[in-house]
Amino acid sequence: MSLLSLSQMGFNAFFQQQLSLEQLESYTLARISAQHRAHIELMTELHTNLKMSVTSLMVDLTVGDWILINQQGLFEQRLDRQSLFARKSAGSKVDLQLIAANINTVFIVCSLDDNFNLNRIERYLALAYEANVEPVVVLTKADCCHEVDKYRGQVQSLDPMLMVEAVNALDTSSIEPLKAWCATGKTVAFIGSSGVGKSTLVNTLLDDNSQLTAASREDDNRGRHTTTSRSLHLMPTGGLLLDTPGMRELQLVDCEQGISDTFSEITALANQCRFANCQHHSEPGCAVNVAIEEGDLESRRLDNYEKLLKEQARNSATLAQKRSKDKNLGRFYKSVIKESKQRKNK
Ligand SMILES: Nc1nc2c(ncn2[C@@H]2O[C@H](COP(=O)(O)OP(=O)(O)OP(=O)(O)O)[C@@H](O)[C@H]2O)c(=O)[nH]1
Ligand SMILES: [Mg+2]
Ligand SMILES: [Zn+2]
Repeated sequence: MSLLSLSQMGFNAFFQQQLSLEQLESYTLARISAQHRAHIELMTELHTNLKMSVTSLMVDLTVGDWILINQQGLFEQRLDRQSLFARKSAGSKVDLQLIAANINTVFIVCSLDDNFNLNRIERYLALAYEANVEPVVVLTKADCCHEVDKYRGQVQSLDPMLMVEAVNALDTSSIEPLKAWCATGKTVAFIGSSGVGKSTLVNTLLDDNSQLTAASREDDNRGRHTTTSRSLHLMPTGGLLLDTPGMRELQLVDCEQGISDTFSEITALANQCRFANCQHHSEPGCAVNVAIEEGDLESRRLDNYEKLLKEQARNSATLAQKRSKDKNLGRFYKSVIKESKQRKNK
């Protein structure tokens, strides 16, 4: 990857306004392009791949983050994020597993075959909204489907403002519309279940000559190619593709906001129900049920809304339980250690 300017790396007014002139002059801005256990890889205006050891100060960093480096070459601070995909993991220390920061657009990929599933698209939409990332639904395998418009219409009916594109992921001209979101300074990512065509789309976007491999290779001094595990790739369109395994493991946890953004018409209707705690089942004066009866709302949508809310509540509860278990176990270990120390001291 050649040297990029700050704006090519995705730096914009949102980040700039966080910095004083003095900070801009005395620190180097860097974007995290890969993360390992003991070190991170960075892009700066002067380095395509700068390695930095992780210290105790650098706890909550993730791929896509912008950081400041001081004149000693040490980590100074992380800039506030424009967006964040995180996965809540149960563990003794880290509960929030950060997956990717500062993505502008996420392509929700769904194929136009047996795999087509509105509920699943809604689930991904909830994740995108929760992360504060703009979603674009990409319907792949349009070349093998006879009812493209029908399916596209169904997706569009989820939200009239939603961006929906039907493509043949294998065909460069077919994916042309996606390039609008992949321009210089933009960072994009792909989510979707297995086999829907994410890798195919990425390869076509990165241009036929498999630029993904090219971009993830770095010339070492001897002119050899060494493969790096970089997660940020430059696309021919000028934007960056953030590709990290963590995106595949996103779960619905603590994302009530994302769900209510996804089903905004239901939450708006719910505000008009007679009872504030209406469950929209058979209560009198339920505006949600009226909308279903009048054909303004699909009952499938209400069902999935309830299902996703329950799922995220259940995941959050399990997590809380695990956390407290871990805590108790921690206390238990501590008391054992204390006792044994006391015994030794006797
Ligand atoms: N005809 C056609 N085939 C496609 C299209 N998109 C993907 N495929 C094929 O579908 C298969 C799966 O595509 P992948 O790109 O590997 O799917 P993926 O989403 O990366 O799957 P995972 O890596 O398992 O998550 C491949 O054989 C692709 O060639 C499309 O738009 N049209
Ligand atoms: Mg793949
Ligand atoms: Zn109701």
